[in-house]
Amino acid sequence: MSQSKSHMGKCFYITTAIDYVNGQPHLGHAYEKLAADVIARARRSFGQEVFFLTGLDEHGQKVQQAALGEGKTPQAYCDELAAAWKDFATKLGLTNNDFVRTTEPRHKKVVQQILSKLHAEGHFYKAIYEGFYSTKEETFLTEKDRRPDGTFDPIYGEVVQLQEENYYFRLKDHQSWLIEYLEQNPSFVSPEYRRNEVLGFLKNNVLEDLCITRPAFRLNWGIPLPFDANYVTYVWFDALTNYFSIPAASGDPGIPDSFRAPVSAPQSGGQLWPADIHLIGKDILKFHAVFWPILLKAMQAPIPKQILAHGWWQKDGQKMSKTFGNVVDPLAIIDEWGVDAFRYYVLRELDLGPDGNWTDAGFQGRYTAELANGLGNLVNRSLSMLKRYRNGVVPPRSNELAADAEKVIHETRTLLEQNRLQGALQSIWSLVSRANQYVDHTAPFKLARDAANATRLDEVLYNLAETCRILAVLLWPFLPTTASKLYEQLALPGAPNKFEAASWGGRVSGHTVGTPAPLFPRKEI
Ligand code: ME8
Repeated sequence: MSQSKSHMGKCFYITTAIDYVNGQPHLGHAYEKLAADVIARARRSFGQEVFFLTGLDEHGQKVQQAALGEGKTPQAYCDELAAAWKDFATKLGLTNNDFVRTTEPRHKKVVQQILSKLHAEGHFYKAIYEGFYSTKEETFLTEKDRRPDGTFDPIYGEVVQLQEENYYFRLKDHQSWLIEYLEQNPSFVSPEYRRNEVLGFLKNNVLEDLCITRPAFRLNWGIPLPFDANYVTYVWFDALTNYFSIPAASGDPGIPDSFRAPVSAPQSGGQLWPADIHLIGKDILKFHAVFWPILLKAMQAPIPKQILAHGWWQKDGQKMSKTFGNVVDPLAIIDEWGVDAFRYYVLRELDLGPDGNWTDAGFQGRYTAELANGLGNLVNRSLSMLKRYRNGVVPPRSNELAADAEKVIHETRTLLEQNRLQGALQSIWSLVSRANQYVDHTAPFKLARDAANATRLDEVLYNLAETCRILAVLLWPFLPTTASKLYEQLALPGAPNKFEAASWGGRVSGHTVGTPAPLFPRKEI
């Protein structure tokens, strides 16, 4: 049912970092997008309206250089890669509502509006910078950035000395405001230790004003300054704005008048801005928790509710890098093991916050123990026995596993509401294990040998079928393909995408289930 925005209230608006298009997507990119997808799906399953935005960061020196390296124009290079990244989003099963590319006119226009307004209101000044510059990180460095031996960290790549006139944004004027804001809004940065990190940084350092331009003669692959054609906008100023420009371009009522596009007809869906969650990696926390809120404050726009910072993946205890040749390619894993096996492993292995480590043995171990022998085996034997002993007809209701299931349903919901995805999977798997133990203890294959046990066998088969149905609903945000297959095998109509269906006794007794087929085929490893 479509309703106008004014009737819909606030939409749950979640974003991911927008990835640089200077290479192929890897495990780290996939993890972040999947975590956002699970949060988005879970909220939709609870009945909330959700808008999930992801996309690409296409301007800046890194992209310009990568394009040059391949002998292409930056735009042609971005267009090619954008197609591959969009395809990647589909392969991951993402349910993003939009896909932003920072080279799109709808985005560029809003960036220029912001620049013009802030310039007119005196938030910028021009000054000469003299010092060091890292092309790789597109950042200016000072003496303070040198390591004790006088060199710069290799993450900066080649560091050159330069003298250059640029525009600066008066960041430091807002430092005490931001400290107060962080203190008064404890959930603005999550996890808490990341918030403490930001507060520590702000209390122990004087913020430097932010250079927001690069001279066009040195870098022309960017959004031109609307008030000075000799400059393009600094890539981070451009990139951060994507979260805001997309709702602004669609006339979102949460966007202040000066940036909101006029719309002829009210859009369907609720108000997006301010965002509920910006999900990002720990390396870009300062941009999101310091620059972004200050920029929004200067724009007199509402501040997003939360910056949620996840950790970084390593491979076999080492940083993933092209040089080491140890970059985990999600597409290769998905082709071999299926998308749900990949989704399961990354979200089960690594909670949102700490760093994680991918090992092939760890992945295969979880696949075999938890997916094939855990969930897969439970579903397969439950449905096979129902077919064999009762012609697939679900017996009358029994409540033997009801309390266990209800506890897990409640726990899963609470954990999902807190974005504790790993915890939710642990809780769901406690029900998988409980039901597998139940099969072992009640031994339905033995009960079936004697007709005198018919009622007991009915009870057991009902409890197993109902647990499988509830598992499909709980699993849907994480393993959508598996959850749908499970619903199909149970011959249930619709999709398992409504959390309210996770309630004991929902299955109609007398219903006939479909044909079981292995959800996670065992693999020779
Ligand atoms: O930083 N493990 O783009 P990006 C986990 N364009 N996450 C990882 C990771 C790893 N090994 N490597 C990268 C940018 N990421 C900017 C963002 S947002 C306005 C602009 C995460 O392609 C990283 O932390 O370098 C970031 O959140 C995302 O992937 C994109 O990284």
